[in-house]
This record gives sequence, structure tokens and C-alpha cells, in this order.
Amino acid sequence: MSKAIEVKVPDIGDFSHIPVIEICVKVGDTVNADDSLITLESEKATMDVPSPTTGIVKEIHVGLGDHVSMGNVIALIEAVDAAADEEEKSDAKGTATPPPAAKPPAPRAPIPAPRTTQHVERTFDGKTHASPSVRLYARELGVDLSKVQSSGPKGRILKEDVMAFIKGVMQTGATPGNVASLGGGLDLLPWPKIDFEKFGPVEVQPLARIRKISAQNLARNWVMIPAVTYHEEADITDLEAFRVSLNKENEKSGTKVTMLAFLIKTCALALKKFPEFNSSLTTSESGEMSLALKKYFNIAFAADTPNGLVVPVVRDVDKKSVSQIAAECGELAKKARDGKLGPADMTGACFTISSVGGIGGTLFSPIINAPEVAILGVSKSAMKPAWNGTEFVPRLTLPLSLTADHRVIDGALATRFNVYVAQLLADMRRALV
Ligand code: CAO
Repeated sequence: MSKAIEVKVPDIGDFSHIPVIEICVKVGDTVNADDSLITLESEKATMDVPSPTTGIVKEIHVGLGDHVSMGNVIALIEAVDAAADEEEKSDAKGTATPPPAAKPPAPRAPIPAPRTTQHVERTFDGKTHASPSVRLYARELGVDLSKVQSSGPKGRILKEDVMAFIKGVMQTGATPGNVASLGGGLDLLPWPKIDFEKFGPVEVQPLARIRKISAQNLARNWVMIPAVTYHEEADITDLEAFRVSLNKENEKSGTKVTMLAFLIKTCALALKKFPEFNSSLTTSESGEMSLALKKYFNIAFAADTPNGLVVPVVRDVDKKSVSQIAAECGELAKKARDGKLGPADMTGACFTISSVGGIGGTLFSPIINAPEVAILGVSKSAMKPAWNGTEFVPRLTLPLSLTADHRVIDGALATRFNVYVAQLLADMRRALV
């Protein structure tokens, strides 16, 4: 006997519109009462929403990164009445067991309250046991929990287990997740602990969440990727003149084409010509490295916001016009500044552009956004004298700084990519031939 139960987001206190960071089940899974269905993450805590009943997951109504509030339907569970099932089974077997005495119907399971990191352990992945706080900790460090030895009761993984795992990794030179091995421990000195107040007054401010996350990503990418930055200059005199005249033409409609949009389009063309730049290193279970070459062209751009750096993604740029890309960048940059970018806006990039040209700069070394293999830094364009064979002429010159992962991209290839980007920016007709 079975009945379908709609599972809704329960009362989650002061929170609403919080992101789903994990979906723990899939359609067809059998769950026990209290097994976690999804995990939500508010600013303050990670919360699991458990199944109210034993049953089979028939439908899932939320996706990773969706924002949910109290009352939103999460899933449809076909509840299985264990007692009735047993009855059916013994009937089917034709046993002589007398029917059990009539029982009052089981009360409908109340929707349980969400469980926060502070007090609940649950099955994760169907394999490992860890509390949401431990899972969050592991996720932030890039640790695959299935590789961690547990020491808690009933095989539960504790925070100390994750720490011991990381310590082992640092000593052996292995890596925490699926990323390729560095081949040796880092053997780093501990972080300096200094009482700054000994030298003068200090105000300690908590780090914004975005800054904490990007700090971890940047540190990993800086340490893990053997990156080299290659510099180039592009003559954008004609392109900038064209851009300015285009914007003048469209002044009334308010459509504005930015240099960033031209750069995104140009990089898509360069990614097509040099497919290694549109790839990611992957490793198999056995640690075998391979290269995943992507056939789509999503380009991210770094956006400076009051809360820190975010990297929204413009999808399928090869299929979009420069004007469309400019409009989309404008919308994404606004969303970024308003703190309204969702996970879907920031995932799936193949390549990143970090443009500080609106601010200044001559050259810099951007850090690759793993698992991408390259990033293009763009600084402020400036008039420079260029020799045309007979005389020096003033040309608007754009400094480009391409950082590439040397495991995938050799210096010659990186320089060819840079030269091609510069050639396209100097004369877009090259894209047609
Ligand atoms: N050279 C000279 N001028 C430039 C330029 C360049 N390379 N790039 C932009 N400009 C000009 C623009 O033309 C614009 O001038 P107008 O208003 O007269 O047209 C002005 O600078 C402002 O541009 P912008 O920076 O606001 O706009 P954008 O489209 O160029 O960039 C965005 C948008 C989101 C990339 C930018 O606002 C931003 O956040 N940049 C910082 C990115 C960053 O922090 N990178 C570092 C990451 S690693 O720590």
C-alpha cells in the first residue's frame, strides 16, 4: 500500500529564498524517514530537509542552485507502509500466518523541521556518514569524503577526520580531490601570527562570504597550476573608433557596445582556432590524466563588486552578436553589484577575461579560474608611438596578459593565441578569412 506525500520546505525561521546546495536523492531512490532530501545553505547555517517518511522518490521539484522558501514543494515521495507491505508479502507467499490484529492507522508523519549543522548527522552519498557542517567543511577544502577514514560512532566522519586526511595529503604530496598530484608536499611554514596592536590601532572586520570563497579558490589555483603569463599589445585604434561611432549612432536607443564585449567575442574566435584553450584537465578514478575539450563557448568575466570579486558567465558567445554580449554583460554586472547572481550565472565557463582597463594598469598576471586552463587579463589602453615603416604614428594600444596552464599550453601556443587575439582586435576582418 502506498500514498504520495508532497514534501515542502518547512518553517526555516527567519530565512527565505535560500539556495539549494545539494540534492541528496534522485528519482527512483528509496529513502528512509529522516534521510536528507536536499541541503540548504543560508548565511548562517547549512540545513538538511529530511524525508518525512520511508518511501520512493517519485518527483524532485528543485534543482541545484534554486532558491527556496517555506512552503515550496521539494519532492513527491510515495510513502511505503512497511506493515502493509509485510502483510502483502506474506499473503502472496500463501503462509498460514493468521492476519495481524487490526491496528489503528499510522499517524501521518509530520513534516520534520529542517536540521542545522549543529546537531544532525546523516547519510551522504549513500556511502559516507557526516554532519552537514563536516560536509560543508570538506566541500570548502575540496575533500572527497568517500576517501576519508571515519572515526566517529557508526562510521561517522568527524571534522578531525577531514583534518587528518588533509594532513596526510600534505605529508604525502597526494591531493585532496580529483585534481592531479603535485608530486610533493608543500612543506609550508605556518601562517605568521602577529599581534598587530603592538604596532598601532587595528580594526578587525569579518570577511564577506564571497571573499572567503574566492580566497580559497584563488589560493588553490595559485598553488596547483604551473601558470605562466604572456604579454601582448593589440592595436585597437580602428576598433575603438568603430565602437565609439557605433555608440554614437545608437545613442538614442541607449544600446552601448563595450570593449569587453568585443574582447569576449574575439576570445571565442581564438578558442575555436586553438581548442586546447577551451579544455580542462580531468583525472580518472585511477588517477589517469586526460584533457576534456569543450565544444561550447561560455566566457566568464571578472566583476568587481562591493562584496568582492565574482565571475559571471556569458553562455554560447559564439552564437551571439557583440551587441547581445554587451547587453548581457551589463545585466550580469548589475546583478553582480546587487549581489543577485545565482549559481547558474557563475558556472560552466570555458575561459575567463579579467578586465581592469576601465580603472587603469599596464600589465598584470591574472590567476587561472580552475578547471579552466587560461585567463586573459586586460589593462588600460593608451596611445603609443608605432613605427609604420617610415615614421612613428600614434596608435591606441591595448595591453593583454594571458595566463596559461603550462601542463596544457606551451609558451609557443600561448604566444600564438595572444598574437591571434591582437590581430583580430586590430582588424576584425581576419575573423572572416
Ligand atoms: N582601456 C581603456 N578604457 C577602458 C578599457 C580599457 N581596456 N576598458 C574599459 N574602458 C573604459 C570604458 O570604455 C568605459 O568608458 P566609457 O564609459 O567612456 O565608455 C570605462 O572605462 C568604464 O568601463 P567599465 O569598466 O565600467 O566597463 P567594462 O565593460 O569595461 O567592464 C566590468 C565591466 C564588470 C568588467 C568592470 O566593471 C569590472 O568590474 N572590472 C574589474 C574586474 C576585476 O576586478 N578584475 C580583476 C580580477 S582579479 O583580482
